[in-house]
Amino acid sequence: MTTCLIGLGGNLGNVPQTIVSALQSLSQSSGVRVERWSSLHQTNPVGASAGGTYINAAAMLETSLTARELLERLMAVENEFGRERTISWGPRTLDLDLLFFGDEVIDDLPVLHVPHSGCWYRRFVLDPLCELVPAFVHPEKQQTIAELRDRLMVRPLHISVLDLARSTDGLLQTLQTMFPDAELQTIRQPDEISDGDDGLLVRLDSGPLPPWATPLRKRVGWLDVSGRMGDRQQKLINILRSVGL
Ligand code: PH2
Ligand code: MG
Ligand code: MG
Repeated sequence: MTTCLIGLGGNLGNVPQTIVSALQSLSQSSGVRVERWSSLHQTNPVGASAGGTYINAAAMLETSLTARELLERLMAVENEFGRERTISWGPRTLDLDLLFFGDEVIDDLPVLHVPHSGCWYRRFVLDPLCELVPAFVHPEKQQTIAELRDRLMVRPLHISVLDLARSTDGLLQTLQTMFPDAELQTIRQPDEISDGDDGLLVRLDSGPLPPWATPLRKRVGWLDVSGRMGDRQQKLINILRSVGL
């Protein structure tokens, strides 16, 4: 048996009802036992086309299924509750994300990556999760759920943007006025990185990293959004909203 954590969310229809019914449906699947679940959190939508306010929650499962099998089961339950996959990151009746599968690290892209890539910095994931397993250690970040959440609660929250293409001037100034609780900074050279800075380090540009920047990938706050949806501004706004700013 493996202990798993899943994230639940939605913003279409009667979401609280859907979440309760989805957990019931999951608990009736063979090889799955729903152990505990969090309270329901009302959260601000993240993403340009995400729609209105979301309800998010988390649940702990015990399963004899493989991660792949569980993922298929989660998708079947999403479909059962009317999930339509038209626009990516669009409004939805039900989203079930596999956040953790024991302490396994599974890189089976593009289908499955565990731990879920967003689970260490999205407040709408961490807040419910923290009710269930504050002391659980993220196997890649080597920090507990409570620590990962706490590091986002610091104000101002330091966010350094790795901007090798030199194209965020102006953009950061605009975002700084939109998000006064953030302290935004551009990084272009090694000496711009301070050792004690444990905020977020966001990589916007794709392409090779210079040798001085490569070790930064080991930092807890390293976040590569180069392949994410949207233009540079939208990518940064999504991050700033995700971390609760
Ligand atoms: N899920 C998304 C996109 N945006 N925003 C909130 N608040 N909660 C979510 O679960 C959520 C979102 C795509 O999975
Ligand atoms: Mg999701
Ligand atoms: Mg999903």
